[in-house]
Amino acid sequence: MTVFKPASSNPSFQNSIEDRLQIKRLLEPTLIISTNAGSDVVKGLTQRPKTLPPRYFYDDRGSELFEQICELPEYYLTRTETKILQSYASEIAAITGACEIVELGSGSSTKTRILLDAYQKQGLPLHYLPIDVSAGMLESSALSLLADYPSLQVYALAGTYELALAEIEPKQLPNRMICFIGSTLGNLNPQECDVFLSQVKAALQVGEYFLLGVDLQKPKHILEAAYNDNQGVTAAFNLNMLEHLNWRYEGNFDTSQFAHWAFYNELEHQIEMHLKSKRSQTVELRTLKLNVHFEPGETIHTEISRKFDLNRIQQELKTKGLVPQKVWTDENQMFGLLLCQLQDKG
Ligand code: AVI
Repeated sequence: MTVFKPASSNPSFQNSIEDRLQIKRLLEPTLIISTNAGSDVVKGLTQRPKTLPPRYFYDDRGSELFEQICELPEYYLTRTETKILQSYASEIAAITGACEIVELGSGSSTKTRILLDAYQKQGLPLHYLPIDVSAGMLESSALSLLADYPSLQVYALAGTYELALAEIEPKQLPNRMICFIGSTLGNLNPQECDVFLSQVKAALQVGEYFLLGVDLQKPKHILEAAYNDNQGVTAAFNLNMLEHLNWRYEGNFDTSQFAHWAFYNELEHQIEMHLKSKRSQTVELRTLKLNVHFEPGETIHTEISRKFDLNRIQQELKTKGLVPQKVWTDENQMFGLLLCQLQDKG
């Protein structure tokens, strides 16, 4: 594990932030994705139906496209969760009191500012522990936050959620709150979700908090529009996974020969994203010594995005000892924000 201090060309700025920023790399970024050297890709592309792990969405271009998705008129999720946070952040701060804010998949930390503002207004100390696979993203967003919040301390962890939750430092404030917002929980299947919630539970002490944002079930046309936007940004995000594989594993996917396909599976309550082959074609991934044949219309399943029922998710959290203390939604019940407290470790 390596710890590094950020680079800055301004010496006075550097001194002030050096004391307030620590970034630990739990794993080199290249290893994060290639610990199994692409065996997940080989496995996914040699089974039927074909699949690819959603983590391959997030190279630099994919992360940029995801930021653009969050701004789309059809993609109501980010806007709606932001509004809920704006309305209730001061209540969250009042409930938790002095509290370290741990954020899983912090990305650009935009929504974090709403929480930091609320804690600052109540005169509470600001300790922020962002966790993300991208050390570059952690550094740039931390530097921007540190410039805007003079009393903020940042202890960033670059690594997977699993590693970071297991490695988290003993806390310096009375309480801790793990935040998992943006409905990223929906990208985990039920088994992965169960494992993830156990990891959250293991990282918390009794009395500590878990703040969860989830997208709720709603009419199909609203959901399908959110994943089939008019500007084609979601399509570009989906297709970019193939470009990422081309770069990472010396592949020759021709993205013009695949189409984005997203629909709402009402039985499973999930959006499913696929890439559909437009013709018969064979693709090579040289580094993986893999040739993959596609029939016309054959698909690769790239993502699920589960949509939750507020009562059921509360029950599930309770069975993990994570007891919802407050549940907030927007006026149209599109999105839910749950503040849970760990009540038993058993
Ligand atoms: C990151 N995650 C919550 C997004 C979602 O809505 O499931 C990823 C995404 N996929 C397509 N659009 C956005």
